[in-house]
Amino acid sequence: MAVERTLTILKPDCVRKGLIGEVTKRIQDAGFKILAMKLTRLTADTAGGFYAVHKERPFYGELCEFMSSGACVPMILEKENAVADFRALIGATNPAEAEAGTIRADFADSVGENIIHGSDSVENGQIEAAYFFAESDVVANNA
Ligand code: DAT
Ligand code: MG
Repeated sequence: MAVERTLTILKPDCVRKGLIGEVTKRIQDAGFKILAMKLTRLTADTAGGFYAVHKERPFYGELCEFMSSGACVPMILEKENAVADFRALIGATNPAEAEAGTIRADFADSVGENIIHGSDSVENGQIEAAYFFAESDVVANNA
């Protein structure tokens, strides 16, 4: 299996609930290496750009508002098969449908406020990583 990178965001509900440490521990315990991370706060416009693919969806406005409602923590992660394994770790978009033991099943309140983002492909992961980080922010050899 190929070593891949994926982009995650600990969303504003994760930060508000005091779960940065707990969720990050789950990520590290699952074997993901953190190559970049920061605490930041998106504007509605920045959040809208990140989720531009959902522009026509009825929940887009709500999503931009939520994602800019407080601090969030984007990270670039690396692992073998990172994209699919990370999606499995976080669970389904709707926490009510997420498998028991996944991050969203355990911590998320609703489909709109679901604690954490994970890229859906290696290509999108690269685009999303570049949205938050410069190449010089990435510590590839951090063991
Ligand atoms: P995911 O975050 O699992 O990749 P997605 O890409 O389909 O899911 O949607 C992006 C985000 O948009 C999702 O994390 C929360 C929000 N969202 C998706 N579907 C929604 C819905 N039906 N109602 C409200 N928010 C929704
Ligand atoms: Mg998605």
